[in-house]
Amino acid sequence: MVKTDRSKTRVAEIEKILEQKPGTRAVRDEDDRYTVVSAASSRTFADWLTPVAEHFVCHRNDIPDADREMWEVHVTGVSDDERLSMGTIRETYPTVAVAHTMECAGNNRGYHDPETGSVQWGAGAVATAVWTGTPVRAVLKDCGVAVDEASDRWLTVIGGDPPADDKMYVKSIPLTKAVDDCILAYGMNGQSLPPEHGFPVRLIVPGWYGTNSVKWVEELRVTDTMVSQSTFSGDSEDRTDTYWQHGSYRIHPEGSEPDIEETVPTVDTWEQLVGDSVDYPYTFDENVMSLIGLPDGESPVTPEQGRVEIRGVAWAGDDRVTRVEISTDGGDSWHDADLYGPDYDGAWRLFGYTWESDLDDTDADRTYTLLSRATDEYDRTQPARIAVLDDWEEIPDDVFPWNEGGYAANAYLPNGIEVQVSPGASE
Ligand SMILES: Nc1nc2c(c(=O)[nH]1)N[C@H]1C(S)=C(S)[C@@H](COP(=O)(O)O)O[C@H]1N2
Ligand SMILES: [Mo]
Repeated sequence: MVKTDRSKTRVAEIEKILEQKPGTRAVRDEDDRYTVVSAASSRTFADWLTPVAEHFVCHRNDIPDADREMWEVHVTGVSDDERLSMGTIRETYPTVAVAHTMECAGNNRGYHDPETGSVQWGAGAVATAVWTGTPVRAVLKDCGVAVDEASDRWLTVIGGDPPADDKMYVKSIPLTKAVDDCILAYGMNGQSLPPEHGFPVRLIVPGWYGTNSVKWVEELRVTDTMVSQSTFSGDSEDRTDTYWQHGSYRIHPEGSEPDIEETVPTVDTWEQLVGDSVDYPYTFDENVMSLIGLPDGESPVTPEQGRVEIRGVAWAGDDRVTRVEISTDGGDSWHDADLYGPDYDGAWRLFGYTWESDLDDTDADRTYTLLSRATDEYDRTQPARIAVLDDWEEIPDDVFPWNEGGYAANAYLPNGIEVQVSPGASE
């Protein structure tokens, strides 16, 4: 019965979000447990800044009914516990802005074959916004945290969304990342933070998978390890506050249950995956990825003087994108694209490529498959496809391992754009 009520709230919530965000569309999981909307069109990926109206939304609990005047962020695990009002957060500390490409760890999940559980979206769960707020560093320093001796410690962040199934939304990030570039955001693209994006205040973890950017932040707790059952000592035994950190959002084969680790030797998701430092990676920083935004594949294109402009975005979490290549023949040949536009850590870059089409030789429509693939500063290139692997010890270069949660996939073939090219009127 409770479930029926919850999914009714879900439906109403999604409907309201769709009304306010005409650039998105609903995507549901099998139990209708999540409120999610993804970008409606791949044209979103032809622009650097994603309007709020096109920015995807993802969370599983109901949106808390927050009152900005009453909301407090508790800072604990420090010498001077604090309760900060929104007024204090906004006025006492410096105001900064960060650009962040928010990518759901489950982006591209819909391309897993066989199908995984949960929300089956394609590549529409990624967006770039400019977030305004207060540096986490300033707040923690004020609360007595030795911010320059942060290594080996963690910041555990607790969401104020009412938990379903006793699973509070709790995530831990290394304290070094928290004091480096994370912010407590209360503005998005120059507007007040909308309720579905975390009003009145959320964490932004630049360049890391969306799951780390806790919305509706209620508590910041400085801890010695990632969240564990003992982080909440005093709370009842059967709480499952570790689930979103350690159970979910881990990259693992079917049927395995990842251990609760205290810490990880590297927060680079790709390095965790291909190295042997941790059995089943946590989804921290985003893997190298790219998407074509134009042509969008929805309508035919006509070359102008034999040329078609291809445009898109490429990102690599908190690493740099160094190269983007384009194929117009389904992957047989590749050509370097130009990287241009804003260049901020944690946000995507624009790329462009002028395709000299061979259409002058024909007067019939032809269909082409356009692909993009990006490479990061460590020379890691997007793999071609997602495939089930028997042996995770040796991951082939062109494969991203199918994993039970459908996380962190960055293969380029599933994101190919089929475009119909019509010859222009002869000049
Ligand atoms: N409190 C809370 N924060 C949350 C979530 C949640 O369920 N509860 N979902 C996370 C996930 S999985 C993603 S992808 C991002 C999405 O942020 P957005 O909805 O602003 O795009 O929020 C993250 N923050
Ligand atoms: Mo997500």
